[in-house]
Amino acid sequence: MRAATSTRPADAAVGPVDTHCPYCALQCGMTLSPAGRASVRVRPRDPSEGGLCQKGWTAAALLGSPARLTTPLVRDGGTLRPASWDEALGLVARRIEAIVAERGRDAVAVFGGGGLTNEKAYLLGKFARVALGTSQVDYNGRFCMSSAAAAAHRAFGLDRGLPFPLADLDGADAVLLAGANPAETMPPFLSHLRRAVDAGGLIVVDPRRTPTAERAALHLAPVPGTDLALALGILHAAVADGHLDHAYVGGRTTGFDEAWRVAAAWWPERAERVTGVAAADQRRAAAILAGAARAYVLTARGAEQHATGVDTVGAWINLALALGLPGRRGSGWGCLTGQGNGQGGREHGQKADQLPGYRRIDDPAARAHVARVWGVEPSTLPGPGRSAFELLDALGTPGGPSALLVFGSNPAVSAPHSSRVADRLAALDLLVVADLVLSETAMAADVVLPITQWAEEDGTMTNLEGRVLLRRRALAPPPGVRTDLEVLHDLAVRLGQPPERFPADPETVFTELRAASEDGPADYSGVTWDRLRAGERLHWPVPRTPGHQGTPRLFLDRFAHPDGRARFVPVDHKGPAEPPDEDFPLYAVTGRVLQHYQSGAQTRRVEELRAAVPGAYVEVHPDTALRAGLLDGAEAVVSGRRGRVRATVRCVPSMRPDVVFLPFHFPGAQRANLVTSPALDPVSRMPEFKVCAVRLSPAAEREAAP
Ligand SMILES: Nc1nc2c(c(=O)[nH]1)N[C@H]1C(S)=C(S)[C@@H](COP(=O)(O)OP(=O)(O)OC[C@H]3O[C@@H](n4cnc5c(=O)[nH]c(N)nc54)[C@H](O)[C@@H]3O)O[C@H]1N2
Ligand SMILES: Nc1nc2c(c(=O)[nH]1)N[C@H]1C(S)=C(S)[C@@H](COP(=O)(O)OP(=O)(O)OC[C@H]3O[C@@H](n4cnc5c(=O)[nH]c(N)nc54)[C@H](O)[C@@H]3O)O[C@H]1N2
Ligand code: SF4
Ligand SMILES: [Mo]
Repeated sequence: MRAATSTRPADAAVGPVDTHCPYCALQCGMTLSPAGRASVRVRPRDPSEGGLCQKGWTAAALLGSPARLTTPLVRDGGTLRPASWDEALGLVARRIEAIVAERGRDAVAVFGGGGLTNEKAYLLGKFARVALGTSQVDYNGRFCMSSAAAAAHRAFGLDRGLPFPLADLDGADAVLLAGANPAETMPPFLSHLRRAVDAGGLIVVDPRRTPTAERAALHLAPVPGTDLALALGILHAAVADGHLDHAYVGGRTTGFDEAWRVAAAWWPERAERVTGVAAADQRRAAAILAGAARAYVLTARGAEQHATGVDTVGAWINLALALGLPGRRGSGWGCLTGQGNGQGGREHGQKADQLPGYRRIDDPAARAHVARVWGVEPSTLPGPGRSAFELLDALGTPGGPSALLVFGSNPAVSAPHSSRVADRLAALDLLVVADLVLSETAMAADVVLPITQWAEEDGTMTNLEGRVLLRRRALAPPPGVRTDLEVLHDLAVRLGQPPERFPADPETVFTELRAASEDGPADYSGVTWDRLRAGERLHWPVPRTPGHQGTPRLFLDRFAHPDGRARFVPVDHKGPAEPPDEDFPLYAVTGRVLQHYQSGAQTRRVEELRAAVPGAYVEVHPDTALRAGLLDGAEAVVSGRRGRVRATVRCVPSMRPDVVFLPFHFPGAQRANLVTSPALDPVSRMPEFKVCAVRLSPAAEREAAP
C-alpha cells in the first residue's frame, strides 16, 4: 500500500525556495534555486547572519548524487539486493510480528536521530510507543547534548540550549567557551562573537589550540577531562577576588553554601596542579567575566561528553550563577546544541524517558495528556527504556532486543566502542535502516529503506536558540524514495494501526504535535505552519494564547523550579574514567573538522569535502610523534584498550604533548570510536567520547597499505 504523499506536482522543480541548511543546529537560512536535481543553486538567505560554511554551500551536491539510495534493499543470501517497497515493508512487518509473538514487544527497538524534523521525531516516538508498543526507543542526541540538558534541568528546571536569542551574544563583552570549537563546527556563529573578540573578552577552554582558541584573548588548555576542577578553580578565584554577586545569589538562587563548601577547597593553585592551567590565568578568566557588563558562559561537547559530563556542566553553571549571569538580559549560560534538530529532537518523544512537549514518561499527568491525544489508554504507554549506548549494548543479548529500526543515525561509526556495537548489530535477527545513502549501519542491515532528502520535503526544525523554523520542499524527490513519515505510516498500517493515527503529511503531524506538547515544558501549541509560512520564527514556549509571540528569553523573572530560583549543585572533580597509564600513556580526544559532518555518511559523499579531507588523521605534538617513531604524514596506529585506529600523522606544534586528537568522521579501520570508552555519565547516560587512554605507533607495512 502506498502512503499518502504531498499534493504538489510530482516532478516539477519549484523555487527559488527559502529553507535551512540540512546539517548543524545553527540552521543557517538558505535559498535554493533548483534547475534540476543535479543543479541546485545554494545562496545564504541573510548574509548578515554570517553566511554559510563549506558544508552548507555544498549541501545540494547530494541531491543528484549517484551515491544516494533510490530503491529499497533486502538481504538475500548475504548480499543486499533491490526490492520493491511492498516486498521490503511487507518483510519488515512480518518479521516484527513474528519477533513480538515470540519474545514480546520490547524485543523490537528503535534508534532515532537529532537530524530528524520535529514531525519525524514525534511520529517515530509515537510509532515506537503505540504501533510497536516498545519501551526500547532512544536516539543519538544521547551522544550529543544530554549532559548539558540534564545539568540545565537540575540548575534551572528547564532545558533550552540557549535560553536567549543568539543575537543577544552580539552585545557580549565577554564570552567563555568551554569545549566548543565553533570556528569549525559552526563558522557563521563567530559573527556573533565579534564584539567580545574585539573587547579582548573571548576565553576559550580547550586542550587544543583550535582555530577558535586562536581568536581568544585567553586560551586555557586543561588536561582533557579536568574542566570540572578548572571551573571550581575559577569559581574559587571569583569569590576570593570579590566578584561574587551577593544580591543575585541571595535573591535568585539556592544552594550556594553547599556548592561553595566544595569549591572552597579548590584554590587556583590546587586546580593548576590537576588541570595544568596557571592559577594566574584562572584569576584572569574570573576577572574578565566579572568585569564585563555583558558576559556569557557557553558549553559544548568538549565539556559535556564525559562520564562526569553533567557535573562538569554543573560546575560551569555554578560559575555563571556566582557571577549573576543566567536569567538576566544581556548575559547568561547556554549550551551550543549540535545537530540540525538537536533541540526539537529532544523534546518530542524519541528519547527513552520522554513524551512530546519535553514531558517525562514517568509523570502520570504527562502520560494521561499524551495518551488522550493519541487515543490510547495511559497504562499502555511503555517506558522508560534503555539509553542509547545501553540499548545498542543489549542488542541480541538474552534479555535485549533482537530487532532494531534505525532512522537518522549511523551508530556503526558514531557510537563508542565500535567493535562491541558492530558485534551487537550483527547479532540481531532484524536490522532495518532508513537512510539517504548506504551508511555503514545500512551496510549491516537486513532491510534498507531509501529516504527523501531535506530539500525534497517539508518539516520544522528547532534550532539551538529554541526557535521553530520551517524547512521547505524545493524540488521533487527522485522516483522510488519516500519520506520517513510515509514509511512510518505504511509500517504502522501494516502492523494493524488505523491509518489516520499515523499521518504522512507533515503539517497534519505538526498539528497533532501542537496538541501533544500543549502545556508541556516545550509548548508548541501556539505555533502554526501558517505563522511559519508568514515568516515568523518563534522561540518556544509558544502557548495557544492568540497572538503569543513566543519566548525569546527564559528565566528573566523566575527560573523553572517551583520556588522560581536557580540551584547551585555541589559538584566535585573525579577525572576521566580511563586516565592514561604506562601501557597507554596519551589522552585521545575526539571531535570534528570543518568539512565533515558526524559519521561522515553524507559529507564523505560530497566530492569537494572528501577531496579536502579524504581520511582519518591524528593530530599530535611533533615530539610525541618522534618519540613514537613517526614523522608528519606517516601512517600511524592509535591503540587503546578496546581497539586500534589507523590515521595519518599531522604534527601540530601547539598540541599538548600528552594529547592526540582524532576526528570521528571516518569508517572502517579509521573509526575513532574503535578506541573510545563507553563509560557513561550516571545521570545523562552520555558516553565519555572525549577522553580515553591510547598509545601511538607506526602502522605495520601491512596496515599502511591503502
Ligand atoms: N564541521 C562540523 N560541524 C558540526 C558537526 C560536525 O560533525 N562537523 N556536528 C554538529 C554537532 S552534532 C555537534 S554536537 C557540534 C559539536 O561542536 P563542538 O562541541 O564545537 O565540537 P567537538 O569537536 O566535538 O568538540 C569541541 C572541542 O572540545 C575539545 N575538548 C576535548 N576534550 C575536552 C575537555 O576535556 N575539555 C574541554 N574544555 N574541551 C575538550 C576538543 O578539542 C574540541 O576542539 O558540532 C555541530 N557542527
Ligand atoms: N568519537 C566520537 N563519537 C561521536 C562524537 C564525538 O564527538 N566523538 N559525537 C557524537 C555526537 S555529538 C553525535 S550528534 C553523533 C552523531 O552521529 P550519527 O548519529 O551517526 O550522525 P550522522 O552521521 O548525522 O547520521 C545520520 C544518518 O542519517 C542519515 N539521514 C540524514 N537525514 C535523514 C533523515 O531525514 N531521515 C533518515 N532516515 N536518515 C537521515 C544520514 O545519511 C546518516 O547516515 O555522533 C556522536 N559520536
Ligand atoms: S554552520 Fe551549520 S547550518 Fe550553517 S551552513 Fe554550516 S553546517 Fe549549515
Ligand atoms: Mo552532536
